[in-house]
Amino acid sequence: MSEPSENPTYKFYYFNFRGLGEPIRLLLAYGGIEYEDVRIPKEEWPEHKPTMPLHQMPVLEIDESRVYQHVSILRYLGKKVGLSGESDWENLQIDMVADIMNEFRLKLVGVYQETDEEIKAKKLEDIKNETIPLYLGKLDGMVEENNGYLVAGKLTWVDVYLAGISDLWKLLAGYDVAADYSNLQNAIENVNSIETIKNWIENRPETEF
Ligand SMILES: N[C@@H](CCC(=O)N[C@@H](CS)C(=O)NCC(=O)O)C(=O)O
Repeated sequence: MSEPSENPTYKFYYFNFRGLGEPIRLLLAYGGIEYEDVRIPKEEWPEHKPTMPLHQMPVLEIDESRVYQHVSILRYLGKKVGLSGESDWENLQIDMVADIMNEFRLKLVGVYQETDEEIKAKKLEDIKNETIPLYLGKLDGMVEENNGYLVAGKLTWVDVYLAGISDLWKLLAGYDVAADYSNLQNAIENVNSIETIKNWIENRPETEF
């Protein structure tokens, strides 16, 4: 893969919904980074799939290079737009929170993809009783200790990740899993009220999820 030029072009490939792509779109909006928002229709996906590096999206094309894995993209863009930590210690905490959120999402995916209704109900019950209080309780406590943000008492890319991914949590669990966590709601609002992000949310293509 060749290194980006000084003023690279950005092309973002994802489906026509928010999902895993929206945290990246929010971060691009935050930084005022111009990009082409390519939304592959579901019915055209089979022909595009083999052209994507790991046959999945999101994928960000920077000049001619296609990079992938949503958390890696967020970390890279986070640094570009000045939302990284100020020390290795802060960056460790940011990465830790990003890993918590990704692990939490994958647990919800396990419920969402379950086709046996009885097993699905049991999995959802376990998620409600154990996973959600553990994972979201931990994140909520972090925001309480950090002045309305997840890490270091200030806005970092992982807050933008939270604001962008919380819709996907709703879709996967079938209800708003974070609704009762007031500090998390506060952190999401802190991101969504940033002018550039607010503007993106108000003007982005309308999608069901
Ligand atoms: N590990 C990847 C996961 C990406 C992923 O799961 N993408 C899904 C959509 S959210 C996808 O491309 N699904 C279509 C397919 O696998 O054919 C990441 O973190 O970005």
